[in-house]
Amino acid sequence: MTKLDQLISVIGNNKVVIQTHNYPDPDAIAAAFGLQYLLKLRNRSADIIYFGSLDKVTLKLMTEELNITAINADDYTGGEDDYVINIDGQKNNSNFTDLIGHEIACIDHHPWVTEYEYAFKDHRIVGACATIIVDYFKENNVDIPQNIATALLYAIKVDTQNFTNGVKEEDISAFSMLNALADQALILRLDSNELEIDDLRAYGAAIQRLYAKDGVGFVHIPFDCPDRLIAMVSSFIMSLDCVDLSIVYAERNGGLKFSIRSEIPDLKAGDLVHLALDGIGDGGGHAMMAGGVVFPDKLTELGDKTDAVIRRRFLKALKEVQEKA
Ligand SMILES: [Mn+2]
Repeated sequence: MTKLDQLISVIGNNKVVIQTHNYPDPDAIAAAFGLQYLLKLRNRSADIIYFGSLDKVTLKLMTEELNITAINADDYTGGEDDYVINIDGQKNNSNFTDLIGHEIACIDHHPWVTEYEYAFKDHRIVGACATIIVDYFKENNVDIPQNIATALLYAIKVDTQNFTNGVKEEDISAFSMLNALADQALILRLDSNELEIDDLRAYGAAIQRLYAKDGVGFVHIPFDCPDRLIAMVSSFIMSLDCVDLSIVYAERNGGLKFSIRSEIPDLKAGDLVHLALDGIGDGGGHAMMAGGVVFPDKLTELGDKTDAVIRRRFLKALKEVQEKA
């Protein structure tokens, strides 16, 4: 029995939909799109549902050019008895709003955190959820159509940040298989349209306001930005030769939202941000990548000393974390 066979037996004859995480990224959409095709071959037509929006120009390009239909949950008319497959995320997570129906299955590659018991669960620590779906095609000897191969390949590139983040052997073998099938001209278009005009405001702020000291680069973006943009600016600052640790934060709902990047060996960026923001916010994440927040009431208390306090806290936390190691 393949994984797909198992999933089908859990679905039975029930109506089923595929739910991605909120504000889906290319990996969530591509994995859902691939799974939708495989289910279709087994006579199950499953809509792709998401909460939030597709708020990136590349996602709009991807869905239009590859004929992907994803439905906003506001327009979803399903019922309590319908079955739901969660993809690229888990029920009860903050990025997974509860959809009406029974969550019976989950296919995900993020660390497993939910207590929820799925009837079918396929959890693998790989670079992209798309990689798991490629395995479903392989296991069932199903040829991958060009538009699906293109979506899956792009997803692997984006989720692994071009094979620099969390990439596993399985991602590389999936990529090499997809590479022969995908629409390379479209991949090039997607790759070269990462930035939107509005994004330049954040980059401009970063260039003007960079404060770099002892290999640590700080940027305070003085307005709200989507998470992906704060992360992109943080990677941009990180690419400076004088920066090994990048701390970028933007205004968010009266507080601050952080993205941290590190290339300091043996430093856990997640531990660093957790310590640095202790008492005024919260944070955590991986070794090379982390996020955090400063709570609105605490930010008000900091007043015009905000940047000085943030810098002092991070530099002190860095020292402490390094001394401990
Ligand atoms: Mn993913």
